[in-house]
Amino acid sequence: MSVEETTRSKKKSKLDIDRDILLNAYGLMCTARRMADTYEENRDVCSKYVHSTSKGHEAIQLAAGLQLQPYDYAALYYRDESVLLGLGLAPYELMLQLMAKRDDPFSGGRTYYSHPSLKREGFPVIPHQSSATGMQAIPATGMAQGIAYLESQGLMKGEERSVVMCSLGDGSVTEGEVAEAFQMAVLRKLPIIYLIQDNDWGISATGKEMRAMDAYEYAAGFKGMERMAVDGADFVDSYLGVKKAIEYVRKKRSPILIHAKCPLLGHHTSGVRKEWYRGDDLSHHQKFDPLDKLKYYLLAHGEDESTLQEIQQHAIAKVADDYQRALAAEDPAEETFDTHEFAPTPIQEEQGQRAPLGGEKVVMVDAALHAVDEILKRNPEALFYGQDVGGRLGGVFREAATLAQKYGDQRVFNTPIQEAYIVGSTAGMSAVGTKPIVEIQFADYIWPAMNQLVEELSKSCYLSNGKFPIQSLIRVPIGAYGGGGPYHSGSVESTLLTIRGIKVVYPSNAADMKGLLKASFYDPNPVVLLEHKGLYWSKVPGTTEAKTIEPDEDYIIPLGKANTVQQAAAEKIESGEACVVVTYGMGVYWAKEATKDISDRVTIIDLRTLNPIDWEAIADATQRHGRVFVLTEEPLLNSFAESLAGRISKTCFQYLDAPVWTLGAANLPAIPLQVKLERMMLPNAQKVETELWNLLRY
Ligand SMILES: Cc1ncc(C[n+]2csc(CCOP(=O)(O)OP(=O)(O)O)c2C)c(N)n1
Repeated sequence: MSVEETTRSKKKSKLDIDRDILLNAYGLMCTARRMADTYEENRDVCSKYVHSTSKGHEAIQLAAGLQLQPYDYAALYYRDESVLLGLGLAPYELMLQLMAKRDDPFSGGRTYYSHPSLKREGFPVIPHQSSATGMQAIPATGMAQGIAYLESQGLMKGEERSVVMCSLGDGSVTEGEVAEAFQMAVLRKLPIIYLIQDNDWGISATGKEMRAMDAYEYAAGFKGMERMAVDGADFVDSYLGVKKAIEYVRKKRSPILIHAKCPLLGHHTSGVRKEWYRGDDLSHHQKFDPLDKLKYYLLAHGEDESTLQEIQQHAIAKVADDYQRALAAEDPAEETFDTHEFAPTPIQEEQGQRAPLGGEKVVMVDAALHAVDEILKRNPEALFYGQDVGGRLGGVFREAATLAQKYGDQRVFNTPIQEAYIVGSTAGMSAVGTKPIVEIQFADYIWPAMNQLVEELSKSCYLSNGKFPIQSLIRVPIGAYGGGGPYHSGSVESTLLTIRGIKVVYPSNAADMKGLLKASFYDPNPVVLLEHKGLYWSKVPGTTEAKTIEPDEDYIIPLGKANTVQQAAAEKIESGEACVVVTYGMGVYWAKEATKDISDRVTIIDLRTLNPIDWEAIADATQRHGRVFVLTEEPLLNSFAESLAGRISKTCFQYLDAPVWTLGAANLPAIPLQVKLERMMLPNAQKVETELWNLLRY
């Protein structure tokens, strides 16, 4: 051994971390810094699309990125560029996203810089990330819950004990949904690390303005949450802290929060520039530059200036080269703009027996219960959770009765009253390979979940370029049933139907419920299943036909296929005396009752699925009948029904003998409690009959 080598090995022994790791981190830090500077120097090109960089956050981010394993999972945020470098993504790949190029490995040019979605051999899985601050906390916790579930059932592939890392800015931690995620993590002891990067800024709001406590103090309120504070500007402290945290979670299968203080040295984003609002604070933050810190550390521990310079030069050259390559890379082909709204579903044909010989009649709520039962029996990755669906009650409609007893509390369980969590967690559950069925207790309470449904679930398949469709079946009891009042009777389908990227299913009888619930479960996309409470037990007068023979276990109906429940006579259609009612849910029964004396003149189409809609069936019936009546339980103004009527008018104008008729509830904000008032507000068979005659006589 030469004298020089002996000296170096002595110095190396004083290092807190292996020298190779430190030098690698230094190189990546130089890379990140040079990337940020390059984006600034080439603002015209690089700020065409808004982006944030990790400038100031590199140490804690690299500490995380360098230590996650391929069998781990991550949910990152828009500033986590250096986590991605640490994981092994090339600057070139990140720049492809910056410039929205075709080969952007995350989204094919569909979403912003540093919004990863990654499913690649040798890397942790990173599902699609929205830009909504804090919102990844729930899907991330859902991943941890999915892992815990798979472990509890012995279904986890491989021996490794995966952990989830959820990275958040300090400003996002005060958001309500983050509290829902923390609550579940401690309640169910989930293997997750919440990494909070605290630069003391939101956009222009400071920590002082936004919170009475920092994330470390806040976490103390979540009993069972282990806490750790690290200097996020110091690579060594960050690396050792993250190492400990990962070890803790791997072993204990319980959550930990790391609070990492770090400076913000760049702009908030390319669009919100530091010179507009930072003032003196910038020079204060500059003192904590992680790159300087690591450099001093390395020099103080015997590293040569020339070695560090060489590493830096290498990083500079790499970034320059990657930048030129990214600039020259292809844009996405324009004609691909509409691919991947949904992943293809395997369910294309109606199968099984709808009414087996000797079969018994079943009410709609039990058809759903039996369908879930059969699904749980066949699919060990399937689980069912929501408010009060657990063993003690089995659902407020007894729609889950006996399931927890049969399949255990790990598979069928109560959640806290956290609608955002219930829905948003399915994104994470799906990413780790479980198949969640969840329930929102009443449609009137779906609103807290809308954010997750829109931001995380609906956009994931499209924005990840098809990599992360979300398998999620969301059951939602809906509709008025006589005296349920303003918060237990509402209809919400129009709002749901404005969300692209989710399917909406609305069965009107037991057999359809069973077949459609199965198809919804096997669909690889998010499906909201609307279940009318008035049809659950056929208790509402006129709905006895919602009770049907129970289909067999194999029965399944593809989504997007309407059902003709009543067919007008051919001669009435021929002579122009007939019309078609297009409806769903309770509307089917109002239409039947209203037309019992003129059934030869009225065809009734039950849509069964509202998105995808069976447009072919509607257009065909319009063409044949020339008169169309769209019927809904919702207030009509600006509803799905009105929109459908508009589409029929536009597309089938030449076949129409009358305006497309519509009927729905009165245009009021809520269904009043008193049944007489409710009756005034909602459609019913008489109202339908009156309006139908207006159409038939037009
Ligand atoms: C739900 C939501 N509200 C508002 C915004 C706009 N916005 C983007 S970043 C940001 C500040 C976030 O601060 P912090 O979480 O501390 O992260 P930092 O940028 O400081 O790293 C805001 C308000 C958003 N993206 N999402």
